[in-house]
Amino acid sequence: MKNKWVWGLIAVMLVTVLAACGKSESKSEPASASPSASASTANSGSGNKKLVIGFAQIGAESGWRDAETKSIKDTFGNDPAFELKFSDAQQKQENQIKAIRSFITQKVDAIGLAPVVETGWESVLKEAKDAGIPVFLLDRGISKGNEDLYVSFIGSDFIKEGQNAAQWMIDNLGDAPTNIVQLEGTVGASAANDRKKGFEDAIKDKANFKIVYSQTGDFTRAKGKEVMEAYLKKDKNIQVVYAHNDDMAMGAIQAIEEAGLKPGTDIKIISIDGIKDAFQAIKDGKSNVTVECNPLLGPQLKQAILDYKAGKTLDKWIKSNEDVFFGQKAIDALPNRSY
Ligand code: GZL
Repeated sequence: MKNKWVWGLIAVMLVTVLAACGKSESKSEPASASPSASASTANSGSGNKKLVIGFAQIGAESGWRDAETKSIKDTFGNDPAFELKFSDAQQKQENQIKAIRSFITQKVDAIGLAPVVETGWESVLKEAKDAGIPVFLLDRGISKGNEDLYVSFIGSDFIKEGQNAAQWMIDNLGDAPTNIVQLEGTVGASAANDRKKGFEDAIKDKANFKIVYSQTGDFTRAKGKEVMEAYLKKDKNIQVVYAHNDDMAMGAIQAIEEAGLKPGTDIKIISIDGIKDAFQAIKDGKSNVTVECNPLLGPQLKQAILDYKAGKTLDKWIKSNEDVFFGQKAIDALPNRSY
């Protein structure tokens, strides 16, 4: 009888020890955790080494940003040859820098970065370069003179987007006296700086177009509404709102309606991104034009990484193809918009 007890005890101890060993191998570490040395060569089980990609995203400030995040997660998440480590910086550069340092420690195979602002990247990108990890910029750039710190910038021509926004106004409002409120994107962001430059350069010789107020709405709906509300309390003699993204324009539309004015008629609405809500607003007569800025950059990022790993030379700027939507063209396109 005693023997049975002893054997039973040994069996229980054996099962417990084996179960404990099995658990430590299946533990998966989040991007920001301190890594194990082998993290960068995750095995796809078929013997081939996965490419481990670290992506430092800005946050979730707009519909555009959400569409870009979905594109990245879908692209890498559905490909067994890749493992994606994704971090959301909640709009803070220091969180993006921390994430990049974590990716370097984990010895990832490549780093993707959507830089929230243009400046302050030199030292952390030099650390990535010294670690032999290629960096790809997505959708926003960094200040000039740092081209050696990244392989390619994959994104739009923001100056052209600003010019396209102004061109609609020039083509449709002619030489009528026009007071403009400009809702700017995040302070210091390349998308904001260049959309401002493109728009203002395009109208600098047109005396009838006057920017009477320019203020950041930080690319968010809430802030765009807040800034517009405050301005309308001071002055309703505004003919155009130019918003650096559709989300701020949607916020401004709400503020204009609440002030008893008709957006799209009393005050023309011009914005950039091409999210579905902007197309719907044009259909509803509440907005006038949206300049497309492609957020579906996941496939281009994946291709750039594969090309780089295959030893190909990549363009320093991989441009997105984009269009301008207004009137019937915007209404016809609405059903097919994917974000
Ligand atoms: C543009 C991107 C901008 C979008 C905004 O490439 O960086 O940031 O226009 C987003 O909607 O917040």
